[in-house]
Amino acid sequence: MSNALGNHILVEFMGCDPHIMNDVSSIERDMVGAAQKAGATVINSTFHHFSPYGVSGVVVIQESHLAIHTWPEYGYAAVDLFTCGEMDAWISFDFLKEKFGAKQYSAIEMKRGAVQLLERTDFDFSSMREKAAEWRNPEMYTRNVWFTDKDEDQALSLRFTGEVFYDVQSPFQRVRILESHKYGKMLTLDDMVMTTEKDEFHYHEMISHPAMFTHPNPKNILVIGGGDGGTVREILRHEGVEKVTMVEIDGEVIKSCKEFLPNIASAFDNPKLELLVDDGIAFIQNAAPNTYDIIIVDGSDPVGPAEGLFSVSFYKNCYNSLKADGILIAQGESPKFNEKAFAELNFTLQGIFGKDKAPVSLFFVPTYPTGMWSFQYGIKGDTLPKNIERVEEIDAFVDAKGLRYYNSDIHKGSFATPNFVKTLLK
Ligand code: SPD
Repeated sequence: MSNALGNHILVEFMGCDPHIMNDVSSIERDMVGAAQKAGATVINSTFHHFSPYGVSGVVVIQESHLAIHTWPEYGYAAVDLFTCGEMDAWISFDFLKEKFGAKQYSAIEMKRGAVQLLERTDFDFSSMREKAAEWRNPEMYTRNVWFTDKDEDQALSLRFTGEVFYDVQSPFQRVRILESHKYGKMLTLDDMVMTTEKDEFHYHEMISHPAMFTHPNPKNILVIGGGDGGTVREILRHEGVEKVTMVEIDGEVIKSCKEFLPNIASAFDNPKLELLVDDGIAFIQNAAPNTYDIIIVDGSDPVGPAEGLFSVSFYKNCYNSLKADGILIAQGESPKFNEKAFAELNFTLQGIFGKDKAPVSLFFVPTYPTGMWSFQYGIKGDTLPKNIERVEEIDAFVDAKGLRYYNSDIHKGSFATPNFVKTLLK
């Protein structure tokens, strides 16, 4: 090393776990970890996930940089370990080999900046030092890591701090609690954002209160899904409610939210709540007819365990379990992100409840792709939610409970349908 400015190890990691190779958060964590393990001082990390797969990133260290480009479909990572000074980059190499589960690997080591070939200029460095001090980031290195919820054509990215509070592969999905800079901690299932600390109230107030104020006297409520607890928290704000049954298929979702999102999961101890960790689709198949005033389907997107929550047979069973004046509300996807799922759900509900009995409520969630989202209704009785007359009662409730999204204007306004949505639903 004495006759060179730097040392560069070019590494080929092969036979790596493809899931790890596509996981931007764990790659960033491991690259930072590899630098720290070798005693480097981390200045900054910037990582990016590509659609549909692949991760690129660089960790800038006081001693130069570590960089990576992955091809998950080949189980391959190209890694550069460029160091100067006393740092031993082979420590980083060993660390990454193990973390990536590489079955084969090769490496070429090169000296960079052969001193005998360079000419040194001696001049006054003091002004350069002063300038450099302005750029120093003494306490913390900066991170630039993005979590992306996407389909093939569109995405919503949130910069996250790199903190991973929970990461468990349940029998149904990957359950994670990550931390975003703008929206606080967030629950993600597989690679989709479900809810965040800072905007969860948009979703949970809108899935609950419009139906609760449309139904004349809701007492017996069924929630299917909703494992983070935000929906039952809102329902239980209504004092007339006698019983809420919640059926969530994945106990890991409940566990992670109780531990890390306690303000959302705040009603799980309420004595009016019966909490079942079970399959909601089987539950409603066996439920007694004419039982519930309101059924809320707070499911995730129509892939994985929530796929059956978009089927005709599921909604027929819901219809049968509702009382004569019952109301169904379902997480209805986005008319701008997944138009097909949005429209098909509405056709299903129109077919079961009646053409004019399947209104759509639109609202905004900044952390979902496109920001425009929907709840879709099935009205078994005669009162349509846009026709409510309980304006003063609603606004008194909103004030008393300190709600932050829902009010009587939003109640009515959310059922107004833009023309492009009308066209989609024809
Ligand atoms: N793409 C997100 C779809 C919404 C899923 N439900 C969120 C659960 C919040 N309780």
